[in-house]
Amino acid sequence: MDNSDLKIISANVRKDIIKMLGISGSGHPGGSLSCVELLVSLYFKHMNFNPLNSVSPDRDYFVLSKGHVCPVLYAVLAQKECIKADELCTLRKAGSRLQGHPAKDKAIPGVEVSTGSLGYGLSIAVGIAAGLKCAAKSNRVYVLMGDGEQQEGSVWEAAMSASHFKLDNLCAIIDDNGLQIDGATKEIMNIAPIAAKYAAFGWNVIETDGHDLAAVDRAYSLAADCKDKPSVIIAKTVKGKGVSFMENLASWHGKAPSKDEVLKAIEEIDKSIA
Ligand SMILES: Cc1ncc(C[n+]2csc(CCOP(=O)(O)OP(=O)(O)O)c2C)c(N)n1
Ligand SMILES: [Mg+2]
Repeated sequence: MDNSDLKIISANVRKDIIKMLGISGSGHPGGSLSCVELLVSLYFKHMNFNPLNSVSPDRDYFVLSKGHVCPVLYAVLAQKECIKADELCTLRKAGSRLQGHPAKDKAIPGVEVSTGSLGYGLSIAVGIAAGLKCAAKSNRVYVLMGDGEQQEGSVWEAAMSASHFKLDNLCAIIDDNGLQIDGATKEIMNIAPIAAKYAAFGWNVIETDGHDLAAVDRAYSLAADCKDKPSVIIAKTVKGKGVSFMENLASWHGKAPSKDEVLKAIEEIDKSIA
């Protein structure tokens, strides 16, 4: 699959995110839209994930540590045909499998872990990766975190363990959109210099543009080639990417678009691939 195909899939994922949130009337658009290319490249190019056998013992694992952006995961899993398109319309409805944070007990193919409380995904991914190493298996483990999430102390305990145990089967991805729930990360609790911090914790650090599919592709390949160290991809992104009136605004962190805004956003996304 080449980058022009991935660009179209990314646009379809963005449209699904907008439609799902518009129908549900609640959810998190900003941080869902910022990591679309990161997930599309992973699921369509890099991860060993068979939608027809999502619990295969040979699969690679994906942990969505920033669980509030599950609309992007549901939309990508719909593109992989793990979730039917009409089920996406049930986001956040009572009785739906697609709750506002991913829940493992809903048996959605591809949802490996229940998340939502920030700061735990890296620890879970370290556990999975260490277990795979002990079993001498070559599966890889990917975990997506937010930039604001780096403020959680537990992230750094996990980071220390990952390098101590030489977990080169682990790849963390930071969706570095510069914003958290109510403002700029650097003003609320500065996480910089994040690359130097991970390097000091013994990680292989890869910095990339998180929307350039060729650059993201290279970053995942570099991570897979690294031996004896865990890798972190620090991806510079734009919160709300692809919808002009949402871009770079913390106010779109956790707010659903109105009917008119849904139509406007979809028109814009369609134009981006015309
Ligand atoms: C432990 C914990 N504290 C607070 C929250 C509430 N919360 C949800 S999203 C969010 C901001 C996250 O910012 P960031 O990690 O940068 O995510 P993104 O910008 O990608 O949405 C917060 C504070 C939470 N889910 N978990
Ligand atoms: Mg952020």
